[in-house]
Amino acid sequence: MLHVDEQSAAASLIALEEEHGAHNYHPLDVVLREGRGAWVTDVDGKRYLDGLSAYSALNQGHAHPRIIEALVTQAARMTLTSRAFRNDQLGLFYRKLTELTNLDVALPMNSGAEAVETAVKAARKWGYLVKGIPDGEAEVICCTNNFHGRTTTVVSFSTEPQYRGGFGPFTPGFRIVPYGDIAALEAAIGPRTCAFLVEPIQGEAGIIVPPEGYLREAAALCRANDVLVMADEIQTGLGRTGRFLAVDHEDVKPDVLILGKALSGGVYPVSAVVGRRDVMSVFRPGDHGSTFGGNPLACAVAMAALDVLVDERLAERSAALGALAMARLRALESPRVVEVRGKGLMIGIELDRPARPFIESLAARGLLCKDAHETVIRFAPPLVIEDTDLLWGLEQFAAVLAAA
Ligand code: IF1
Repeated sequence: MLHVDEQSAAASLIALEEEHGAHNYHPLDVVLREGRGAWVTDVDGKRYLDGLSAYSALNQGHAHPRIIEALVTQAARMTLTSRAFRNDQLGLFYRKLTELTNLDVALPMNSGAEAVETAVKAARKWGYLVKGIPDGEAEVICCTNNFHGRTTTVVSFSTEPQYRGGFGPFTPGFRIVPYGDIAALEAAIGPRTCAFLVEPIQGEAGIIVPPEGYLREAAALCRANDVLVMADEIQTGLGRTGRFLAVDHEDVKPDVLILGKALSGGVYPVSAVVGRRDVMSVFRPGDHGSTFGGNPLACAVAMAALDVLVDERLAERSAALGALAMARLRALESPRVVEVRGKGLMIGIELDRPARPFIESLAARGLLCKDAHETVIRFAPPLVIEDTDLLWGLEQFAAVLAAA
């Protein structure tokens, strides 16, 4: 057995991961131990600004006191009932979530991928029961370069070879159209189309913002053809892009909204599908579920996480700080930078070369970011970040780009 005091703590903990963990990730070699707000500390005591926020799960910042308080209080009282019984938190969570999203009915799950699966099942069953699509023939339209999770059905409609390679056979019933292309969507819609599944901004693809008006036109097209609009806001939702939901930028009301990540402020896995009553009503007892979905601990944490977003006006904060960050980054005019894009504090900096060495230099300077699609640095700090900390982070980009 390895003892953590034989080598540096970090090195021995990394060795343990390498020896006993599946190698399905290639993380930066920082071993984090503590987090508060926008800052994290590693096992050697070095502090870093968090420029990733666990892919937007930590919009409310690390260890937000109100969310931790809700967690601790509820954990001491009751954690899990299963859905065989009711609990005293679930109804309150449903009310808060449906009020905030202006939708009718919610279904709680745990991970994002599970919520996407739930949405696909809802859309298919709605297609058969309500739209009258012949049984077994429903189609869901998805976009090129989408990212909706890692389950076998969800990777069935991925266009990224690595996410599918070796994992077939795949689930049929999905059609792919180029992201941002209204004419292609129109051409793909047919009598068997039950839903259009879309990310309002694509995260994994490299922070791809579709042409202005795309979501609005896509929604109108879907409405005209009795096709459900299913917005995957697992990453873009809950304040990240400068509005409560990213669809709010175009005043689109999805029929089905998929949430995860920041729904718990990064404290506990909580996801949900929220939708129109006639769509969500297709589920009958026994059709779908999850042992942990809707458990009282999850509900208490999620309610606190939503309250923090509203009370601290984090969407407005994201809009203001995002505009400032984007302007500063664009003003750098580095020959290495091809484009700076995004909305709110969901920012992608596309370079003319692989981003990984830049990510490593930023980490050495105390700013943790992650590359996307090889050449893009994604910058998405917690929305609670202090102005001065944001400015400090932007200086690190300037320094690293100037040195390149
Ligand atoms: C990982 C990417 C981001 C998502 C959207 C569903 C899910 C995600 C729009 C699934 C998850 C994550 C998962 C994380 C990396 C990450 C990611 F680069 F892979 F694409 F954020 F950009 N829909 N996104 O972004 O949610 O099941 O993971 O809870 O390590 O895979 P999940």
